Amino acid sequence: MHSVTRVPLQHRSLVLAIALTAAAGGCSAGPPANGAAPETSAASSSSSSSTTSCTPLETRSPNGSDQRPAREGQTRTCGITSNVAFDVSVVATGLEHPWAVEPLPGGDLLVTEKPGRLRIVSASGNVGTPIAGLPEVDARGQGGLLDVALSPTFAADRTIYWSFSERRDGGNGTSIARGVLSPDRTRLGQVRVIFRVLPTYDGTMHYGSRLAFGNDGMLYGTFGERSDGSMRQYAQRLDSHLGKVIRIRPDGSVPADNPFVGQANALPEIWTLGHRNIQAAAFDLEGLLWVIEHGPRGGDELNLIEKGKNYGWPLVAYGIEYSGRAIPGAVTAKTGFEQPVYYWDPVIAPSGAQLYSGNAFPAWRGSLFVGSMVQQKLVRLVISNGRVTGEEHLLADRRQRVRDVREGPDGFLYLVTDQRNGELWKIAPRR
Ligand SMILES: [Ca+2]
Ligand SMILES: [Ca+2]
Repeated sequence: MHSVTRVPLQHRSLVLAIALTAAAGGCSAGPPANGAAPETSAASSSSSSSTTSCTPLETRSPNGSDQRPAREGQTRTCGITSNVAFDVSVVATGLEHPWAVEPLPGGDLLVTEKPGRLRIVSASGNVGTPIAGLPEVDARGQGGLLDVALSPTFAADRTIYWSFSERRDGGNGTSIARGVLSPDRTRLGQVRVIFRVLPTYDGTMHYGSRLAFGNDGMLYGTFGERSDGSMRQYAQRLDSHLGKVIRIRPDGSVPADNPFVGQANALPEIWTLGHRNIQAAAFDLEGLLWVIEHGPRGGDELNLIEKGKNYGWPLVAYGIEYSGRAIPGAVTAKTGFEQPVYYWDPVIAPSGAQLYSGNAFPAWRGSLFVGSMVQQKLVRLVISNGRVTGEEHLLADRRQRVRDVREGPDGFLYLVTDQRNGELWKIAPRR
């Protein structure tokens, strides 16, 4: 924590240079200046096989050019290289905009395709016919068949959960359904929608979503705020599920210890509020929930989720509107609102995430892997004491939009790419 290395700056003003020089004089430097993001050495906290340069990987100008992070290292942390030798094999091709991959216990993989199909791809790469029994999806825009998750007791109950944009009277909305996979794995039975995001809205953007089960046996779901200016306010409203993380029992009922149970005009499923469009959710080795959301232009965020807290959108945010204007009324920090643990400016357009816990890659244990669509790579974050201390970019040479990343029972990583002819990849130690 006490070894601070300054990164050479190309365009800093004399005033900023003086401010940085002053900050460098003490061990508890203040917030770094605009775009300069000095970095704290993370050599002691990353794995022994990593090397740390403390030069950020991002070199472009930030979009929020007059903004500064709330603390050092909150953006543009040290670039790192893990020196792990791995092979990438293409397990399957011809998947139409796959949105999620979920490894099954025996080595096969469930894959959702955005237009509304759920398939099993065998470990050897055989792409199965679509599984029957799913309700229709509204696949316009960003909608469709989205995430899929296995019941924590899947081996016994063969139950799976999925999220999708559901056609409804007056528009559509994200919903969660569950069903039981038939013994021959060709169809889902006992299909039931267990949760519907409210309100319904007639749009095609920011549905979210990811599903993840916690150690508490509860199902956590993440949802967007539907994007349009008139809808943003709902992220702050407790009478709406838009822009929220929710927590329900596997049957869809509400646990009594949710934070807003019993509060007037509050929906009891809500766990946290103030999110824009969460596309990733991953539990870590201690059972903490991390989510990653698409922010405005220059404000994609990694957040550590804590019961009942407010994560700011659209009142508190980094970045600017995609139109190029400032976000009306927004500030980057405010008392009572959670700061992101980390943010990207410019954005990476994050997708799925996986906290790596396997044995195939010991150097990666505890790392958070995040897919990037717009930057077409796999991002690895090293997290130490609740802070991101290193960032590595992998697979950039393949130039594909990474839509989801999951760890298989073999400890290998499985990814799907967001293309019309999408692919399923396996990352395994080099043979
Ligand atoms: Ca999933
Ligand atoms: Ca936020």
